[in-house]
Amino acid sequence: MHSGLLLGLSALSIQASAQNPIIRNQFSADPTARVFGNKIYLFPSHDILATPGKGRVGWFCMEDYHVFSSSNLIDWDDHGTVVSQTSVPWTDPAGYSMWAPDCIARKGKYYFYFPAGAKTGRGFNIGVAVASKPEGPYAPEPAPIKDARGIDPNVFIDRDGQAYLYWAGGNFYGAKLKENMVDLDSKPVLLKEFPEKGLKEGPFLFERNGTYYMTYPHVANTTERLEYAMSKSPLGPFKVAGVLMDEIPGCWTNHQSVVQYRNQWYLFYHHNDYSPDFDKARSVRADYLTFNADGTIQKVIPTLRGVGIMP
Ligand code: FUB
Repeated sequence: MHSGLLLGLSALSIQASAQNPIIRNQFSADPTARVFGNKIYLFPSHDILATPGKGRVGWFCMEDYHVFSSSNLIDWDDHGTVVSQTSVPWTDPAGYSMWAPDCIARKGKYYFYFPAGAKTGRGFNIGVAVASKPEGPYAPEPAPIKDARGIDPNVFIDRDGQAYLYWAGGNFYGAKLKENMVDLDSKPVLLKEFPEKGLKEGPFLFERNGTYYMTYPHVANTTERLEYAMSKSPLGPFKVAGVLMDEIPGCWTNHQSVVQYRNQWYLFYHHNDYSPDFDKARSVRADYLTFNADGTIQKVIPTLRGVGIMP
């Protein structure tokens, strides 16, 4: 066969078999994947490029959130902007700091949690927007959640119906949420069994077979790698159990969620595939995640192949 044709065909087959990154129409990061009904929904951050007068050049620049959905993990529909810094009454409309979000369903409503800088004061608050469909429209609450100051909110509903909110602010914090899903029902607890040295953020908790897994990015060496800890209770004590994904050279951050869909577990995370020279313009990826018989998790090797449910 002609060598040029051979080259062309092999390039085509690499392209056809590569599923990562999964979002290709914009930069996307900090993915929370959730199963609602028979679809998987993705709630990522949305990186854009700062320009003079719009955000801080060379830093994260994020003004809104899009929601995506898929039923085969290959084709993703973009449902458009659901919350933006100009649509929330309390956020700084020129803050460009809409960092990692989460979303959860309760009694037919969808609660979208996001961190952002407020119009006044410093640092991050955590807000909620509520919808009756996962793809919105979402109505933002008029004020941020009282006593929850930090980034990277994560929400979890236990089998007994109790909801919990987690977030990062140097350390990890957790608190019970009231039935209304917008007010804390207990004082925030410092989750103290995590590494003291090196930045940690992005807490994401899930439960499997009575074990609570807290996953998180942590800078143990040079850049963030994904680690996890295990517990028998949602607010700990946790025991650090290992590394979920090693550092991926080229991007200082990583950020994860873990979800089971049609009897298969997946890790969603990000890398700067479409912006190799600037690691604050990231793209979401997904790879398979496997448990060992003792409940520990096998390290996930990041791939460009990714995942996909083929007929
Ligand atoms: O996307 C902005 C921040 O970078 C997130 O909140 C962190 O988890 C890190 O991914």
